[in-house]
Amino acid sequence: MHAIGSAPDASDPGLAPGAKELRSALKEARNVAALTGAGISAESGVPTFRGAGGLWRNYSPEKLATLEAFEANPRLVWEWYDWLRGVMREAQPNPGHQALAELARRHAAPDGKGSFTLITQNIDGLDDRAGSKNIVKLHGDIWIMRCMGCHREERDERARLEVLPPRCKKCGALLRPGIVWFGEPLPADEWERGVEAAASADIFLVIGTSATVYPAAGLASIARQSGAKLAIVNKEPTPVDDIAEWVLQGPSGEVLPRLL
Ligand code: BV8
Ligand code: ZN
Repeated sequence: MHAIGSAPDASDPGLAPGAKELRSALKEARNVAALTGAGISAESGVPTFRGAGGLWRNYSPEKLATLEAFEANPRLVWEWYDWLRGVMREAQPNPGHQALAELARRHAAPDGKGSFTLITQNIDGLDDRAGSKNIVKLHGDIWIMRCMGCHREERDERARLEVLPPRCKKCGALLRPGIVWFGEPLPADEWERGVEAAASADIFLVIGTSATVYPAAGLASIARQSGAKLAIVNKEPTPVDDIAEWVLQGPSGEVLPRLL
């Protein structure tokens, strides 16, 4: 672990300690993967879960983001998601999302041997809008609607829905957001892709996540156990800092562009 407490870089004082070293390690690495959480979208104005402002009408998301809550009160849960969709529609990708899209472009090495996999816990779609490709969405996508009756899925990017709760125009059953609620399994194919990317990474970036939600947070240990060097980019300490090679404290919108 090099970064905690190391002196700022004299040649580039604006650089978080360790960023210079990580920047050159990223250039050398063949396979890079990044696990992102709500923190990377905070500078776009999307509230994080556990930070201030993460609560809404004195409900905590863990109480609203469950199938039980939805079945008990679909209208209330849809009021929460309709509000969140409005916030996410207004939000713009920030320099953190853009830096990851650029890192991926650089990593698609001409010899085709390099790889960059973006694995996100976020449901806001800001990485797609920043130009990132082949994103692993562990917790789904708020812009996908899924029918509770016929299970058909469709993309619906309207900022506000006219009728709450929305119903399937084919069978009339309730629509739910295409996201993973607490207590629900992650989509198997997305989880597999995440594990594969973590297990083959030379460098595994962990960005803007409190690393407290499983199994997503477990990808950091899978990467570490498979020989990856971990780099944490976060505003505050996380439970995976102690298995990391680099810990860069600061807002991801400022730290990530400095890694290019
Ligand atoms: C499952 C969609 C089983 C909904 C989400 C007890 C112990 C351990 C685990 C459990 C347990 N009890 C239950 C569990 C399992 C549970 C879990 O882990 N619970 C936690 C709370 C303890 N997990 C599940 O339920 C998962 N499913 O286990 O299924 C199963 C298996 C087979 C068959 C049946 C069942 C499902 C988890 C997915 C839940 N859905 N989201 C929605 O979004 O509304 S999770 C939710 O939390 C979001 O997706 C979010 O992404 C995720 C993690 O949060 P973070 O992204 O890390 O955000 P957070 O606010 O916590 O942190 C932000 C960080 O950024 C902070 O550190 C902050 O300092 C930093 N930051 C802020 N600003 C910035 C910044 N950093 C950099 N720059 C900045 N500017
Ligand atoms: Zn239907």
